[in-house]
Order: sequence, then structure tokens, then C-alpha cells
Amino acid sequence: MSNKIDIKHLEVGKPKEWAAGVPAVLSAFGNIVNKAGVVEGGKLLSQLNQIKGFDCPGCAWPDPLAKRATFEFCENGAKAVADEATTERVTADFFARNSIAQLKQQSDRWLNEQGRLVEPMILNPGASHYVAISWDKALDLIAKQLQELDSANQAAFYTSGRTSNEAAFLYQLFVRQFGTNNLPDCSNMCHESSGVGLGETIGVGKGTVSLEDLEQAEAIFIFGQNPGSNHPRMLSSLQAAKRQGAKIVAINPLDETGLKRFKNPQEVSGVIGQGTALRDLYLPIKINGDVAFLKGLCKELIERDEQGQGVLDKHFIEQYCYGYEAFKHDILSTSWLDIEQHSGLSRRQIHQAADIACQSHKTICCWAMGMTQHKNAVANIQLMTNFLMLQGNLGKAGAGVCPVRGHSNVQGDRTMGIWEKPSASLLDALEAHYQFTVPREHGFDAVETVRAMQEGKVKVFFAMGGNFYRAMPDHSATEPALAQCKLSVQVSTKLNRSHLYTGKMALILPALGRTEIDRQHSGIQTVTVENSMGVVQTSHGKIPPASSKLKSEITIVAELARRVLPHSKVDWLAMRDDYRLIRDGIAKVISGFENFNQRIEQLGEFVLPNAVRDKRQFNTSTQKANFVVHAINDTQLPAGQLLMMTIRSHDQFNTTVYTDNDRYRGIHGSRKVLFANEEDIAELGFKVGEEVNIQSHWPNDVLTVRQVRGFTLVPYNIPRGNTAAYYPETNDLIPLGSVADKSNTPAYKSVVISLQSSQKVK
Ligand SMILES: Nc1nc2c(c(=O)[nH]1)N[C@H]1C(S)=C(S)[C@@H](COP(=O)(O)OP(=O)(O)OC[C@H]3O[C@@H](n4cnc5c(=O)[nH]c(N)nc54)[C@H](O)[C@@H]3O)O[C@H]1N2
Ligand SMILES: Nc1nc2c(c(=O)[nH]1)N[C@H]1C(S)=C(S)[C@@H](COP(=O)(O)OP(=O)(O)OC[C@H]3O[C@@H](n4cnc5c(=O)[nH]c(N)nc54)[C@H](O)[C@@H]3O)O[C@H]1N2
Ligand code: SF4
Ligand SMILES: [Mo]
Repeated sequence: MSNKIDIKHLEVGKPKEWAAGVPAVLSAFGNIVNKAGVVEGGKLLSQLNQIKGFDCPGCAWPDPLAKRATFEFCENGAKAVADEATTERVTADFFARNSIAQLKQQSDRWLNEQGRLVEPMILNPGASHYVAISWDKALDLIAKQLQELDSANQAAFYTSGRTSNEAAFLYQLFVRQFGTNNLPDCSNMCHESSGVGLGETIGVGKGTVSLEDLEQAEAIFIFGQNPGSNHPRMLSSLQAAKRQGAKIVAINPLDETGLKRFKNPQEVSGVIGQGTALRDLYLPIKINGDVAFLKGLCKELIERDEQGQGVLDKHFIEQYCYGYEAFKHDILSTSWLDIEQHSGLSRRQIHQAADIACQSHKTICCWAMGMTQHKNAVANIQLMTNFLMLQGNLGKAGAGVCPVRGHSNVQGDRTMGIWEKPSASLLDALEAHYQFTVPREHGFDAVETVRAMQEGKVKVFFAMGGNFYRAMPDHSATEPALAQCKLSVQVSTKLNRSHLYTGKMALILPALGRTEIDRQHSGIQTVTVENSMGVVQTSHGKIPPASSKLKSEITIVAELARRVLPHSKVDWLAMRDDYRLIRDGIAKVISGFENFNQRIEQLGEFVLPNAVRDKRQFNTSTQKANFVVHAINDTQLPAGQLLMMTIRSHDQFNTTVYTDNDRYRGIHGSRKVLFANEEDIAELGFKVGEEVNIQSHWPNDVLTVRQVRGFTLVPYNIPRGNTAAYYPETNDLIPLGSVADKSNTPAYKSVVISLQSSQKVK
């Protein structure tokens, strides 16, 4: 494959054969020293993920329980810390110099590089610039706008996943006492399909494995995940598992570097040696071919069992499962032709995967966005779970489901009640403890929130972190929807595009970040988070705040709640002054958090109960683990069309772009690339390195042309008919209505596209 592209700023090299090692260490230290300085940077890295330190604001990968290494972080954790601890500042002067129109011309990367937001700002109706406003005036104004609404349901309260448990709990308490369940969150765009899929099959919307399980597993199937970039310390756990003899299968349209070979920067051999080969089998599945593959895998297992090979765990199926006969019938009547055609994998490849499953007594499935962001994402999750159930791989050591979460506290936020579809038990507990009538009607999720704005049903949009405008699909829908709102509010640490595409009036409320010391009346405060494996742990900020005008998210919620709900019996300000009081409330309302304060004071961390893991108990409609029948989805497209997945580079955290490079995939200097199979490039009449416009196609689309321009064609080892491009530059191609069944998650990874030469259109 010729990889010689060097146009404008873009340089394309060969994808890397191993991950981490010395380049990762250099990048980690380089980043933090450049952005935060030697002294603060060093202090931060020494406290990152330590017991009395602070929790990494990067991803939700867990830390080992109790014992920690001196450096318990990865390159991308260091980048996330450096990005927050930057010494650059976005002041009122900055906003005076830069109009909204000018800022809109800047890239996401440039916006983020301007530094930390340091004082509250307001964009008045019709104004061209943000101007400074005092905290009191800003909060009074929001309170007035909320009180003036005809109904509480005319406001929506978004949450991104960095918010602590305490802030999330207080926030949902305020929102529900205000009177709505309109609590969309980034989960709606992320692992919602996992929650929905697992809820129906095993009765718990979370993973069922611990780090120890992962290291003890005999087989690990990794679906649609790129841990080398997005959960880098997962590679250490995979290495540990390999050393114990585990076999690893990677199911991914891209042969991601991090799953090939890992040089552990914590070990001498990782610095100077060859590293550890991780995956034993790589399956180059077609995008969205997982339902077909999983049905093939289950078919292999069931057929081998029928032939007397004793593959299935009959006892588990009989005692703990429901619906096996119908499932078996469906699987056996699925044809190999369909399976091969729609998965893009050969029967031989599926046979090899089945060999690994059959040799294992303890199998884990890990997955991330490659499974959750498709129309049939819920089917993906359910079939993966069903595959595990066939061999009894739930509720036993070394086995289970492992949805690998994104944001560092996205799982905790849900546990705390950030959910537009709260369970009746949560609402009952809130009502009993806080003595107010809770709203019972379900609220809007992220996509529904945009629709409600379009229809004038939501008039105030309040975001606790994140970059809603940029992270959502379809800016042609989101922009006018937000513009119709009377008010939009962003509680933020860094400047982003959601500060530029706003309601008629907009506010920026600058918040303390995870790394910063949070001092309140009762002293320095501690917060808690829950990682991807259900472990709750403390986090203590370590460096002085970026500005004396920052408020903690908790303070912002408490001071707003007191204004909006003057008759509330909740003592908001007492909780603001002492976060232990919030934890006392959590202990009363959320199960698993009994004696919350005592436990974290004594232990620093604890593991939440999990009925499946702990007791093989399945709290589903049937009280059993459910087998579910799903049809194979069609992955064939008409000639001239390609399927595109939108993915993350190694140098971004969601919408925060650190650099224009993607080291492991060999990309330097530009993010406007489309990875495609070289044969497709030729067949469609294009040349490698040519600049193209990308148009998307969706049968129900309201727009006649949906297009992004000027992307360079990069040949890549990807199945025929498939392409990949970076998020968020391509989000405009995804119509708001293109979502997963049941979970309503945007189908960010199933975008049907065609290409046009950018020369011809100009
Ligand atoms: N450094 C860094 N860390 C992060 C983030 C970040 O942006 N940067 N984001 C955080 C967040 S919020 C999240 S949700 C996670 C995301 O973590 P990932 O899910 O690993 O991130 P993506 O880049 O979206 O990668 C999806 C992977 O799925 C594969 N894939 C796409 N479609 C399919 C498919 O149909 N089938 C299969 N089998 N595979 C497919 C892609 O090739 C890619 O390897 O990472 C978290 N951690
Ligand atoms: N095309 C495409 N789109 C996608 C995805 C995809 O794979 N493809 N992935 C989706 C996924 S998985 C997710 S999770 C969403 C992410 O959606 P979001 O969570 O909304 O977006 P982020 O980019 O993580 O938000 C970054 C902003 O959060 C703010 N921030 C950072 N830390 C803090 C903090 O501690 N407190 C406060 N108050 N603010 C803070 C900063 O201002 C920063 O600019 O994007 C989704 N969008
Ligand atoms: S793996 Fe995730 S949580 Fe751990 S240090 Fe890296 S970015 Fe932070
Ligand atoms: Mo995510």
C-alpha cells in the first residue's frame, strides 16, 4: 500500500505496530510541562490516581484496588490533566477582542488552546460579544428565566460525564424539585445502548467484571474499541491477562495499534524490549457486521454442542436463563451465507473465534462505541451477552460483560440519578427523604431535547459541562434549535463551540476542575466518582484554582437552587458548605451507598453491589437472563455508496482536540482525512491523496444535500465498502433522526456516504 501523501500540512506514514513505550512517556511529560509548568505539572502527575490524590479526568478505566504504582496513569490521562491545568486564561478582555462571529471561524483546537475560563460571561440578546457579569447577577438571571417558564418541562438540564457524584446528585435533586426529569446526558450519545441492552438481558445496565476478573480471564473478546488511545491503561490489564495465558480476540474494522503489541512504560522491558503481543486473533469485521458475526459465533457453539462436544453450560442455561429454545431455533436457521456476507468474515475466521471461546472456561466481552452507535446497537449488546450466557460466563470469576465507559464519571452520574428515565425506586426514595412531590413523567434524552427545542417546547437549556452543540449530530438541526431557546447556560472549564452556538441569551459559568483544590466554609472538600467497574473512590484537587472567581459545580447548583426554589426545605447552602452532607443524602437515597461518609473516610474506596456478579441474580422481567432473537441487519450498500464510522484520534478527548496528529494511525498535521480501502478509492475513480467532499445519505433526511468539504483520501487497511473519519469534524453528516432502536443513541458509526471530487464542485 503506498502511503506517500504529503499535501498541505498533512503527512501520512505507516500505522504503528506497537503502542505506548517511550513515545508515550515523552508525550505525557512534554504535555504537562508545556501546559502546566514543571512544578505544578510534576505535583499533578505524582497525585494522579493515587489514593489521596485526584481521579484522572480522562476516561473511566479503573485503578487497581488498594495498591497503586508510583505512576498510575497513561499518556492520555496526562494530556487531560495538562489540558485542565494549563496556565493560559480566557479573560473578559479576550471576549472583548474576539466577537462571536470571529470565534466561530476558529477551529475546535484553537478554541480549547485559549485556556481556562475564569469569570462568568453573558452574551446579551443580539450582542456580538460576551461581556463580564457578576455571579449574583448571572444566577439571579437564570433563576428568573426558569421561574418565568409555563412549566418546568420547558427547561432541559444536560450533564457531561466529568461531574462528581456529589455535584450530580445535588443537580438532579434540584432539577427534580424544580419539577422535571429533563436530564439528558452524554450517556445518551455513548453507552445508552449498553444500558438498555443489558437491562433487558441481565437486569443490570452496568458491567459485571472487576480488574481482577479481567486479569484472570481465559478469553477476552474486544468489540469495537480502541483502548490504545481511549483507555490506555486497559493495555496493562490485557498484558497481565496474556501473561496468565488468556487469548485475546479483536473484532474491529481497523487493526488498531494498541491491540497489536504493547510496550508497558512501567516496565524496563517495555522501554527497551519488544513488548507483549496482545491479540491472538484479529477479525476485520465490516462496520455494523457484529450482529451477523455474533450469530455466526453462537451458531458455531450450538452446532458443536449438538455434535456432542459439550460446549454449552447446560446447567446455567436451564437454571438461570429464559428463551433458549427460541434463540437456538433462530440461530440454527440463520444461514452461513447471510452471516458471512453481512459480517464480512469468513466461516473459517468465525470458526477460529469459536475455537478460542470453546477452549476458555472464563470469557469476558469488552466493548465501546463500535458497538453502541449503530441503528441495531442494542441487538449488538444483547447478542454479545447471549454469547456469554451460552457458556455460563456471567456471575463467575474471570467472566462477564465489560462495557468500557467513556467519561471519568459517566457511570457515577447515572448511579446518582442523572437520567431522563429514572426508576420508580429512585423517585420514591427521593420523595421519601426530601419530602417533595417528584415528577414521574419521563423527560427528554439528548436527541429529544433538540427536537423539543425545535418545536419550542424547551426554552431554557442548562449544561453541566460538555460541548452539547459539537458532540451532537447534525448541526443544521442543533444550531437553529438552540437559537430558538430564550437562554442557554454552559457550566464549563474550557472554551468550546457550545459557547458560540447558543440561545438568544447565553451565559458561561466557569467551574473548578477535578485537579483544583475545592475550599468551602467547612474546609477543603473531597468528591467521589465511580469508575467503569463500579468502584467508588475519592478525588482531592491538588492545585490552586485557575482563578479566584471560579465556583465549584456544587456551589453553582446550590446557589441556583436556593434562588429558584426559595420555599424548598432542602438546605442547599449547608450542602454547599460541607459536601459530607450531600453524601449523607446519597446514603439515604441511592442503594449501595449506605454509610457513605464513613466508608470513604476509612477505606478511600469501595465496590458497589452488582446482583449479577455477586449472586447470579437477574432482575429482569422474567427474573432470568434473557436470550433475545435478533435479525441480521443488511450491511450491503448500492454501488457508489460507502459506510463511514466517525472515530477518535489519539490526540483528542471527545470534542477537545489537542493536536492534529494521530500517531498510531500514522497521521500528522491534519484531521480532515477519510480513511478508505485503496481498491474502493480506485474503483470510484479517485486517487490516493485526492481531496474530496463527503455527502451523506439517509432515506428520511429533510436536507437535500448534507455535505462536508475538503477531506483527503488516505488508503488504509479497512474492509471494502467501509471508511472512517474523525469526530466531531464529520458530525454534520449524521442526521438527527439516524439513531439506534430503543436507546435513541445517534448512529455515529453507521453513516452512508458518497464522495465527490472537491475540484469539480468548486
Ligand atoms: N484519549 C481519549 N480517551 C477517551 C476519549 C477520547 O476522546 N480520547 N473519549 C472517551 C469516551 S466519552 C468514550 S465513549 C470512549 C470511546 O472509546 P472507543 O469506543 O474506543 O472510541 P472510538 O474512537 O469511538 O472507537 C471506536 C472503535 O470501534 C471501532 N468500530 C467502529 N464501528 C464498528 C463496528 O461496527 N463494529 C466493530 N466491531 N467495531 C467498530 C472503530 O474502528 C474504533 O476502533 O473513550 C473515552 N476515552
Ligand atoms: N460523530 C461522533 N459524535 C460523537 C461521538 C462519536 O463517537 N462520533 N461520541 C459521543 C460520545 S461517546 C460522547 S460521551 C459525547 C461527548 O459529549 P460531551 O461530554 O458533551 O463533550 P466533551 O467534548 O467531553 O466536553 C468537553 C467540554 O467539557 C467541559 N469540561 C471539561 N471538564 C469539565 C469539568 O470538570 N466541569 C465542567 N463543568 N465542564 C468541564 C469543557 O468546557 C470542555 O470543552 O460525544 C458524542 N459525539
Ligand atoms: S486509562 Fe483513562 S483513567 Fe487511566 S490514566 Fe489513562 S486516561 Fe486516565
Ligand atoms: Mo462517551
